[in-house]
Amino acid sequence: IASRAQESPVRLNQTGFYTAGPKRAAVTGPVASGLFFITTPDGKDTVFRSTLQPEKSSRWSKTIVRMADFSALERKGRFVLRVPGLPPSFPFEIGDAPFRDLAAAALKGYYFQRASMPLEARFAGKWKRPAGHPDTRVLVHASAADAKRPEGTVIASPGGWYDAGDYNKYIVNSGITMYMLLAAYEDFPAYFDKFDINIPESGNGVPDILDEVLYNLRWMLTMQDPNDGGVYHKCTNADFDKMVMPHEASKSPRYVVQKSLTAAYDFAAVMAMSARIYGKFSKAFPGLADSCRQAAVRAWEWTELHPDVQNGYSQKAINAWVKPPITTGEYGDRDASDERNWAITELYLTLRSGKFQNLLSKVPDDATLPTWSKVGMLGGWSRFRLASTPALKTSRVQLADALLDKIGENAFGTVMGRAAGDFNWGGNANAANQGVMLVYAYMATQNRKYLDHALSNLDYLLGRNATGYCFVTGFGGKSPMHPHHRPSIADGVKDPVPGLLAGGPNIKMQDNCDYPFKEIETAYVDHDCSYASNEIAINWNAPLVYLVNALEALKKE
Ligand code: G3I
Ligand code: 9MR
Repeated sequence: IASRAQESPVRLNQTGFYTAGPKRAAVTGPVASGLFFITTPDGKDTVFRSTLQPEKSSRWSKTIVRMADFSALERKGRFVLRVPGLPPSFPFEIGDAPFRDLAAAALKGYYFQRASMPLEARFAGKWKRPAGHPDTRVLVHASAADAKRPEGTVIASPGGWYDAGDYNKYIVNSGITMYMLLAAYEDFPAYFDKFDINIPESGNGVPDILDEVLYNLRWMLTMQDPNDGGVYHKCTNADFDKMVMPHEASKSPRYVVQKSLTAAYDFAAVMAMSARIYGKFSKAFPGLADSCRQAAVRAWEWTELHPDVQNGYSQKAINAWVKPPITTGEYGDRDASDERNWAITELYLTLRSGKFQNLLSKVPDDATLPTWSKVGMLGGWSRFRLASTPALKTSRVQLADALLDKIGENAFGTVMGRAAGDFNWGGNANAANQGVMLVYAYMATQNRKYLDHALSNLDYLLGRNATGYCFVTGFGGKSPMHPHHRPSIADGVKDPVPGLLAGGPNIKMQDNCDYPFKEIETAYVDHDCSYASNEIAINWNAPLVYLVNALEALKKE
């Protein structure tokens, strides 16, 4: 209670700011005077003073905000922001690499999600744990035409990352996740060459980011039926596990459940990308790139034979005949056209064949913010990276400018919160993905404005928001302590597994937990019951990894 009373209404990036970058804080609630000060944490040394900007009411809650701009302060060190009469802000750093630790931790978050292997103390520290879910004997729930692998066939599908707070593995959600990590590498290879996150494979001559991605890639390969190239939608329990450690999870059967069109397209896209990226590491991984290329083409060929599969996956349809019913994550998606377009793009960029060039000529430049079910823009980013045209550059800029068009209306000065719809299930990933869109606009123009606004969304995620939370576990003065993440809750360690991004405010509150605040931008609760606002997920961490590492990589230029 004491600490609650002490909590500062100053909302800012609780990690830090670039020495030469923008530095803004949001002061919420009433203030006695319009002044603010930046001091050393002990309060003895005042290094900056200025006045707060005029009051604004937030559009998505009753929060009143006055912004404090201290961008002109270019002194390295550890500071707090003080407003007379209010408790000081959390301490923050001003420096040349304020997000280096975060950049490493967010990527290391994937190591902590690894299924089927023990996490050893020398890599996992106090979050070490035994292996869970070996997945060496998994039952097939077959599709109608699967003569060679009928219902009940036993296959092995070990490894990969747990999707989120649950212990299942879903191809569709791996699709966008793998893209963001591979794209980060493909955009910034030199930066990642020297980026060590202390995983078992570190030091093997391959960038750690590619070693980590490979752990999930090898699992994805097991999800393809070698008989016809089709790809199972997910590897899962029938029901979600209880809040227990992986090795204590129920030993009831695991299933791979039905091939789906969205899974096949996402798989084809990831495999095509992997073929070109791992092709440069053929000494370390002989044959891998060829396997990926072949897997991509075979998955594509399967889609040509099954274009009639309307829905990506329908759990309702499957449960009409499957026993026991499957109740885990659906990742259902009635529109596979964006997945198809993305697959075409990656297949073309890797194979450079006439067939895919033809198909690509009909692929639109998709303007929809990426989510697990909307992946068209991923292809746009790849084309911009590997086959850029003036039109592709222009559209990066137009998309970014559209994100900025109402920036003045957002009391917190972040791009996140441009529309109420930004705050949905996993909305924090929207903030990160908007940041990535802005990074691409920067790469198209070299105009710092776009990077500064990308930073505004990192500021959002790390504390400049209406909840006052820094949403990444283990970072900042106030971050999630009780994420809906089974290992974090069940391991008996007080601190949650670090480097994981919580879903964030979600006005639909589908979990029926007790939310202390229920407005659009405050509907968040740091309780492990809250899977709709406080779960973590591989597809939410991925744009964070891209954004933070891109900022760290680009700042040197
Ligand atoms: O379909 C409507 C759309 O028409 C509308 O415009 C939009 C407005 O917010 O809502 C859309 O539906 C939402 C849907 O996500 C698509 O984004 C649903 O309300 C929302 O309930 C649904 O949430 C998904 C959730 O699973 C429940 O299915 C999340 O996106 C998805 O990230 C989440 O994924 C889960 C896995 O199933 C299991 N593993 C954990 C993972 C993270 O929570
Ligand atoms: O733990 C599950 C989480 O990973 C999912 O995102 C969420 C929505 O599908 O469901 C969670 O499981 C809950 C289930 O849906 C309902 N009963 C309580 C479960 C939480 O322990």
